[in-house]
Amino acid sequence: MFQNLTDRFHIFRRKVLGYGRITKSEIDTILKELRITLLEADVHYQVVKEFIENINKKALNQNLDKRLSPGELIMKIVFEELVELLGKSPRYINFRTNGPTIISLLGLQGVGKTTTAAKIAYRFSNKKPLLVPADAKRPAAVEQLTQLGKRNNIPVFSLQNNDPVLTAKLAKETAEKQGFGLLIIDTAGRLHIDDELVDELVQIHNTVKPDYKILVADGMTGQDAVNQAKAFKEKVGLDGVILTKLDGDARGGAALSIARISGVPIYYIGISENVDGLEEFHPDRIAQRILGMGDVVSLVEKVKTIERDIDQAHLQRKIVRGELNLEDFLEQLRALKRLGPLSRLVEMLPGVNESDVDEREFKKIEAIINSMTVKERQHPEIIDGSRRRRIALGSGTTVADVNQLLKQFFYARDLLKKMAQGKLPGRIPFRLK
Ligand SMILES: Nc1nc2c(ncn2[C@@H]2O[C@H](COP(=O)(O)OP(=O)(O)OP(=O)(O)O)[C@@H](O)[C@H]2O)c(=O)[nH]1
Ligand SMILES: [Mg+2]
Repeated sequence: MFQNLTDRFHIFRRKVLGYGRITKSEIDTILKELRITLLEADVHYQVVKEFIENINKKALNQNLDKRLSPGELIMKIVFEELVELLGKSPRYINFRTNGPTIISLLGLQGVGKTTTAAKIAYRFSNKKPLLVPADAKRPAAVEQLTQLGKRNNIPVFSLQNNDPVLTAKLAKETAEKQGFGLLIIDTAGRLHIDDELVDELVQIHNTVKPDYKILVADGMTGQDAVNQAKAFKEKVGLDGVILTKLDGDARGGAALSIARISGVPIYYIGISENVDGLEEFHPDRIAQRILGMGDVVSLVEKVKTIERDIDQAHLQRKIVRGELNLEDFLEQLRALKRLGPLSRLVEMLPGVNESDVDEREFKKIEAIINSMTVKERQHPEIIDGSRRRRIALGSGTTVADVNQLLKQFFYARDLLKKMAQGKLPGRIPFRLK
């Protein structure tokens, strides 16, 4: 997938990582090459422009840590921007619990709608899918879907009266009556987006009210796919895109541009003609694939470690200065919670027994802090009597609870400061209540 793009990024990466130091003029050179790489992969010019601008801005403003070479820093930024461009996080179909979830697949001729309909049904065969042929134009279309269904043991509704709208309507009724959980409507394709096609789609959608209107677009066609997404979104509305044929020599332009330009996220990608050739679209994994998997994964890990170190050092400085605030406090509590069930953690602390720390107590503390304004969390000193009453009300606790939390917090802050300054020898008894 995206072999061309991957190859070019491989060369780009080698060059970038080779830089010992990076000045503004080197960044300019790097970005020029990146620009050409993206344009040659048929990425939309507007996307390329923004992508380069963002990287430039970030590269000039970031100075993370000496442990990261300038080249690594650039690669990290490129990776993050790429993930962002591809849509950040994967999308999933949410299934209804009250009746069938309806997916309408639409798109131009030959993009892979019928194949994709079968792929989706196969993927979700545990949801009891029903395939619906809504193509009255091409006699072979119904037969194609019927064959695919037969081969994969998926029921296929039959075309009624040669009328796609009526067919969709009756299929929905049947699905409701017979307990089908997923209805996939395979609509007709045309060479162009004409009024007749739009009319038919709108009628089908008005009749069955699909949960997902998904455009199937051929990933090989690059910017044509992007334009189709824009046009279909305007004319019939879209919830998502499935890009097909990415197993071929698609250059990547459609995948990298479609979400940003049309505002419609990619749900799945087609990676073969077979019924199992449908993949979830994970922006981070795709970005890793494009940039060279192993390298990026270890780079991201490295950055995380550095960021953690920086956070820790930052916290330490705050403690020494007595500047710890309730946001830090909450963050530390959450970090503790992430470590697992509190009781188990507490067992490991010498001198503390389980009854000292109560999970409910944590919830209460969290609720109280969550009811404060940002300013209050950052400057707990300002929390006076009337603020305490408001916070208690907002968090469903009492003023006494708020008083106690603040008292504990000020006490802990003071204690930690003294400890950090080496003024208090020995172990401090730790009690939350
Ligand atoms: N390699 C590959 N081929 C695919 C993929 N998806 C679909 N195809 C092929 O593309 C061709 C067209 O697929 P169809 O599913 O018939 O397309 P369609 O959109 O239903 O076409 P019409 O109903 O005529 O508009 C078929 O030969 C499919 O096997 C894919 O992800 N990868
Ligand atoms: Mg078809």
